[in-house]
Amino acid sequence: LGRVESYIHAKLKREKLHFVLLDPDDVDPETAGKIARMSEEIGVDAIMIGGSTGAEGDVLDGVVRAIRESSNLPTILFPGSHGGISRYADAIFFMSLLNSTNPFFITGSQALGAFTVKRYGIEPIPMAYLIIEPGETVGWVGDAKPIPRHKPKIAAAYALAGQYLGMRFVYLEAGSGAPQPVPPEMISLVRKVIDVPLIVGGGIRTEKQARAAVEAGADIIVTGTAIEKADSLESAREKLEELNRGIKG
Ligand code: 1GP
Repeated sequence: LGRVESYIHAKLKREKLHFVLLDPDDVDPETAGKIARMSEEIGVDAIMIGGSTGAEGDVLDGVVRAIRESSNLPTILFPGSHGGISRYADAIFFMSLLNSTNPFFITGSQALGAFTVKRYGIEPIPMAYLIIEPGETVGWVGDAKPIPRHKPKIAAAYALAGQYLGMRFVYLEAGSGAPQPVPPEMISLVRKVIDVPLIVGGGIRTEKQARAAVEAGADIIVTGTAIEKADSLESAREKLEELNRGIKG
């Protein structure tokens, strides 16, 4: 295993993890750097960088570099396509949107990006990515057939298929800014069925929601909007602390 993946596994032996997602289309490099530094001080475990629209090229590179300059947390790309690769990141979730109806998001974009990942020496971390209703922007852009919220068994079947295909993480995604996070019943069934670490994100805005996801069996919680949309850095800090409490207990 690579350096970042080993770090994640070592930490998971002791605690549940909190990854903060920054979308370069929504935050400027300076703010991203400040949020990354705060995140490290508070005890967040990694910074994910990516988004469905506009998180590419110089805009992406600028944000990744600012994060690296301001914190020692691992930087993990969370790409919407092969456009979401930056040479400055430590690792990339090399992900397949398993419930897309469009092969581009299952294997096509991955093939287009593979040589770039190799050339830049970015650590690839294979991950099964599943969109749960409502799916928000990523569901629409990714041509997903979102898994119904009341059908945990479908999510579990896809998650197990992902594991059997060799993916080392499973991500249940309600979509950034979703009005409700992934239902706890779905998280717990998926957790029961798979052996690899389970990542959950989308619509987690409060300590209570973060704790409910962890108690249901999530290993890693991703939060983005709640922190990005805070009206000041001070309130972003409070929100980070609140969410971190929910996750770490
Ligand atoms: C989105 O799961 C992540 O890809 C985080 O979602 O922005 O709603 O926290 P939020």
